[in-house]
Amino acid sequence: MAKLILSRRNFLRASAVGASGLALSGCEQFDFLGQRDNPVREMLARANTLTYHAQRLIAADQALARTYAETEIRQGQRPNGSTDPDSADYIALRDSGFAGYRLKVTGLVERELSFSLDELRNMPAQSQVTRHDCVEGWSCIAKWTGTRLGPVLDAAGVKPGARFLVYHCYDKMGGETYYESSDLIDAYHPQTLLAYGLNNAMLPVKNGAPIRVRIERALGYKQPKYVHTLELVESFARFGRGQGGYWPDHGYDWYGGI
Ligand SMILES: Nc1nc2c(c(=O)[nH]1)N[C@H]1C(S)=C(S)[C@@H](COP(=O)(O)O)O[C@H]1N2
Ligand SMILES: [Mo]
Repeated sequence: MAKLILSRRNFLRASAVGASGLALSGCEQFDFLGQRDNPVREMLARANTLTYHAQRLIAADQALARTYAETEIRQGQRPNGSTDPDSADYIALRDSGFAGYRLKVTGLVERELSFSLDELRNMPAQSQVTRHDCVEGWSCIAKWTGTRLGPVLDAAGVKPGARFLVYHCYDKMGGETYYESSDLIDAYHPQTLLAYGLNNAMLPVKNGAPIRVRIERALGYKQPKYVHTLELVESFARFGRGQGGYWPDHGYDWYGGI
């Protein structure tokens, strides 16, 4: 097994170096892929010859966020930011019990897809109890239930030029639409969910109904609520103010890792 991992690493190193012309100083650097601002992580995320199969191998290597027992849930998930979007299209959906909701997958994909809530709920479900950390200085342990994002992207077929996933939301903050983005390593992370359940109940409006994304190794503002579209892109420069998310546009770190 060690030999197999080494050969995968050599393969990754070869493709990353081939793509960028940068030299890596050694395989041991892959042990630090989870660290923010790590140049190897950054380069791997950007190396556009890296196949998506290889991306998933990296994701499988990546550390998991800590999980908790359900008995450690002390309170409901504290709502923060938008808690009741007031756009006409969201209100219409909400008032129909989200019957007409579709999650769209667009951008650099082989085929554009859209999923109803029932379709998402019928995909393999996963639950995890994790801690949400908001930069405002509070945390909540909560149980999230949903389906993994990775297989949804696979269904659409991610094109080789895609480097980031942009998460488009229904709500606005001070006139600017909320959005977020991640690299594909985080998108394919085994704990990254399209969540429709919270603490054994349906995800309520205040916490992002009908679908919010959980990227468990990132801060609270990287957990977009009210998501309607997943857009695969080569660059997020054309969205918002170009920094990859509503809060990054307002000065927060793009990666926002914990
Ligand atoms: N669409 C959208 N997503 C969002 C926000 C928001 O205002 N709008 N706020 C973010 C912030 S700062 C936090 S801490 C969490 C809050 O999630 P919660 O309301 O479920 O606790 O959502 C994040 N995702
Ligand atoms: Mo937050």
